[in-house]
Amino acid sequence: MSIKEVIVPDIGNFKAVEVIEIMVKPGDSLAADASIMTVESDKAAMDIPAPFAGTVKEIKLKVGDKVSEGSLILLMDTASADAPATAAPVVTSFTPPAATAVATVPPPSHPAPEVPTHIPPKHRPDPVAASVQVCAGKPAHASPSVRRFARELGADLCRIEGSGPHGRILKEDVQNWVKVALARPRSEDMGGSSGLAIPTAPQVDFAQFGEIDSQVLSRIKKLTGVNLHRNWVTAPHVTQFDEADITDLEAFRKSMLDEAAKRGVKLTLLAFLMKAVVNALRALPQFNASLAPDGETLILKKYFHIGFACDTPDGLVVPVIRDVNKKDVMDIARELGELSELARERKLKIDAMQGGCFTISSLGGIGGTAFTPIINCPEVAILGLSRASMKPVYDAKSKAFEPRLMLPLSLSYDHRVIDGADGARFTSHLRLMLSDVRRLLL
Ligand code: CAO
Repeated sequence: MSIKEVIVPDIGNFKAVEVIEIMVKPGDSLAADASIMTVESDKAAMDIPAPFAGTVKEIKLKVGDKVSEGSLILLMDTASADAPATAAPVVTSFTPPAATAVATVPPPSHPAPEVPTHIPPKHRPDPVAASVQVCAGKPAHASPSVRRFARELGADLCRIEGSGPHGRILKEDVQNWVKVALARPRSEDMGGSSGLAIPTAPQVDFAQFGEIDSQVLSRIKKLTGVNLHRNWVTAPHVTQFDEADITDLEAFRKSMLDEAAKRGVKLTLLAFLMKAVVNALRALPQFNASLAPDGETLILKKYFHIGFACDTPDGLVVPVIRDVNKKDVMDIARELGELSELARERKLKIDAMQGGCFTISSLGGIGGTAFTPIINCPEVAILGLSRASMKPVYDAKSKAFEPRLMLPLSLSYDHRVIDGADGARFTSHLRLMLSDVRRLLL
């Protein structure tokens, strides 16, 4: 047995703050960084994390006690403990002195909570967690851990009655509220709330059904996941499907392969698609645009930087080719090759992934007939390419079916900006461009 004292760490300028919740009891096994208690000043509530892993032996204070840096919290047996963690208090909620409105961001008149500057970034409050939560004239009192719990379940603290001291909302209150909300008929929810409360997926112990393995997601996958989710939820997507006849284009590309190879270039279909897309963006400028954050203004771009989704061992990245309108197909093909290589070697610089106007996601080299790509917001559209295949196409002139190489196009667009008719116009324009390679020169 190795008994260690756990004391209140540096909590910035706060002195004699009140203990409002103790989340552990003797005998509990704690991981390093687990929340052990919550303290609250008149400005902020803070979770105090365990500085190391171990088993709680004895708790040396109680709810209502006043503590400062150095106060003894508890004794911990660290005999089987892991390496120490960087213990720092997590400031996660802010209670204003008075309240009159419903607000989820700090109103200008209230200063943000004082966050001790030494707290490592991972412990700094996120903007929502550190916000004022004021509901119809009364602040919603809850400890950071309860706030976090409520957030994970998509529960709105403003709608929950607290049963704790001074009306404080307890974990059980959140659980009961969620139970009632789940049991309520859906129609009850239709009129009142406009909030998008997405319930978290239930936790499933997959090991009970068979052998499993766990893999931590790569940094790129985690970031991409957050962005894709946000884009999917915020932009109302519509996907327009079409097919372009690329028989002649493909014949031309093949005829140029040797010459391109002599110049050290792999002349891919994607390079031609980039040119065709720029042509379509010129014809329909609302596709080369972004919605301003107020959602009321469209920002039209006069430059043509095109991104392409690139599959790498770490996940998806989107390098951007600048000024595609000023480059010829050979230059674009060269740049596509160089940027893909850099992406796969993890050497792509941040500025090579910024400033895109429109993205192309090509799965043509892999397979599939169509898919619904997610818009790379704040862009307003993305073009998906699937595998081209030979199809019988009826020719009205010869009154016969001809074998033609058809390229499937899947255009997802943000319906707040693009009308359905323009979606169809865009793919029709692309079809026209791609069916006659000479048009790409114009
Ligand atoms: N139809 C039929 N064949 C196609 C094709 C298509 N639409 N597109 C490419 N091909 C062929 C190429 O001609 C090439 O054949 P050869 O090896 O015989 O010359 C082969 O498929 C491989 O092409 P490629 O992948 O080397 O080149 P590319 O320019 O088509 O693609 C890149 C480059 C970076 C887009 C691709 O490598 C990639 O990463 N694709 C995945 C993108 C992705 O994950 N998108 C999903 C994002 S979710 O929205």
